[in-house]
Amino acid sequence: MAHRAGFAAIVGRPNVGKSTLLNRLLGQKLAIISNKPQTTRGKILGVVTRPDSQIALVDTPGLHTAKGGLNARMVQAALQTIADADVVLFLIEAGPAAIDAATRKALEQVVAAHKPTLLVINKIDILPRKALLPIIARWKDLHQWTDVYPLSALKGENVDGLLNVVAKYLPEAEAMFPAEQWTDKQERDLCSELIREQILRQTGQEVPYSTAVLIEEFDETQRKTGPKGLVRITATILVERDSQKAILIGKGGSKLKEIGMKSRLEMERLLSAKVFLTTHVRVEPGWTKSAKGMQRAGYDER
Ligand SMILES: Nc1nc2c(ncn2[C@@H]2O[C@H](COP(=O)(O)OP(=O)(O)O)[C@@H](O)[C@H]2O)c(=O)[nH]1
Ligand SMILES: [Mg+2]
Repeated sequence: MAHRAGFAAIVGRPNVGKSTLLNRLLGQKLAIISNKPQTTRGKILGVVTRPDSQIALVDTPGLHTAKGGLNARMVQAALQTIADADVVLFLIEAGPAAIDAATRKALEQVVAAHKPTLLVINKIDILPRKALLPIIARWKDLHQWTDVYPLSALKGENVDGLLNVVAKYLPEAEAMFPAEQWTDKQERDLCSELIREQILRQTGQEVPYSTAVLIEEFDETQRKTGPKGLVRITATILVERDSQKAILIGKGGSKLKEIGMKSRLEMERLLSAKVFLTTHVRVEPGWTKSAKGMQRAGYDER
């Protein structure tokens, strides 16, 4: 049988579970997850290498309707990903709600792209079984779906066969990436994201969107000595205002301590090493307005 290889774009409105699905399909945590929109800031590539195929999955920031600075950039990144893909996974959330404006907009973009597109109905774990058929019926005629695939990315229900379906729509080609490469992201960038994930999870609405995490030091000199080795990481969390800094640090430093502890545990899992993490918070008014600042914050520059 011929070897297949290509790109599969994961698209849909914010919060439907795109990043959760990427991690599930990879069997590794690559993208950070939260219930807040704008958790995913740029494109994320995850590579699954199998004996007969190599599937490059591209997670995208949500397709939504909002205009202006950050949002426009993120939508642009998602659209470019669709244009570059061989197959599209269009994610929706299983639920009785009417199709909202953001979803409709996202669907229009996907229809216009004329690519093989799977309708993936996520979060079936929160749905009674009998509620699924009406959802499929409502969606079935909105596009010429190549397949309809209900699953739960969170619970891993019905996920196993999905990559077989995806692989069918990839061109016959040699592998594009070395077998051991599972992402294009560097470890230090993944560590920066793990800190941002904890900030998203542990602070309210006012902080996360004007936050960037910079890794100032990523010292691996002791990584391979000792049983597990040690990585020393120093991170600066940028915010725009003093009030945000105060929230991040918390009473007696408790919030920052909690953010540091949880993200350090995640880093240790990622790096299979002990991590010695130091974090600082720095106020830098207006960093979100500058292109350089945006790039540092992990938004794709185009
Ligand atoms: N119940 C349930 N929740 C899910 C599922 N997949 C994702 N979620 C949750 O939905 C929220 C958004 O997930 P995320 O992957 O960040 O969505 P994205 O914005 O589309 O990337 C998070 O709180 C996830 O835990 C699922 O299959 N079932
Ligand atoms: Mg995401």
